[in-house]
Amino acid sequence: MRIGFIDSGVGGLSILEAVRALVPADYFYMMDNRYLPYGTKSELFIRQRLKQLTEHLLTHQVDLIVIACNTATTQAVDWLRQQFELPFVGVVPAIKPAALYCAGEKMALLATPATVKGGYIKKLIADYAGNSAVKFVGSSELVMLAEQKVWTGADVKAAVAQVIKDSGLNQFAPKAIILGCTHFPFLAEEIRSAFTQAPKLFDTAEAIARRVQHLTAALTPLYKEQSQDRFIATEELTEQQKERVRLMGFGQQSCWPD
Ligand code: DGN
Repeated sequence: MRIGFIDSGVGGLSILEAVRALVPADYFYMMDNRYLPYGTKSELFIRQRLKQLTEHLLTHQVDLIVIACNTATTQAVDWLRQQFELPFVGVVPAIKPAALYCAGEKMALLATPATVKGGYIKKLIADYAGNSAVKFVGSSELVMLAEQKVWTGADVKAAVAQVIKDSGLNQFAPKAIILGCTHFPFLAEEIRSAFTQAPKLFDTAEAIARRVQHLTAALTPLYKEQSQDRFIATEELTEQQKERVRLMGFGQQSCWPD
């Protein structure tokens, strides 16, 4: 079984970790670092780009693709399903469980600017948020801070606290925060510690893992032999990044286009 992942950066790795723990498969992680971050790109651009990345993953004979990015999911997953036959799994912010937990108290959605602006999210909030007041915060800065932390191990606590403060979230004091961007679980500790009273954080990694498990159980793999997990970047990685990728358990790395 071969499972492809797509994100513009390292965010999708937060989903991959959860899926890997549940589903034995060969993983192909496609990181579109050439166009990081997606949160500032147009819908048309994201759709065309995701189509190209999917075509490339298909040359590796993947059986299923996880669009491990909320921004790309909200803008492109339905469209991609019309263009290709293989199954796509998208990621959707965990609004429903957060609303259940909040039971009418305040909650916040922390995502990219593109995700918080999308009609799709507004609909999910209208359908599932119940009586809770919801504050939307769109931040590409947090995406870049997560990148920095994952690649260099840098201490980004103060920078994250500043973004939270500037967004007005401290004053709003939500009972829960929905992490609506796959990069943000990497900043969970920093986000919690930016509050005097830490809100509960909700992400979707485990729900996605269960969904992938369910779908793959019904698939006949295109490729039966086992291979090593592969990390594909669209912009050359530095030596330090390549070393990190090896430590993450990817036996193969490549750059596309070469
Ligand atoms: N990880 C992406 C998301 O979940 O929206 C954001 C990355 C980006 O390109 N902005």
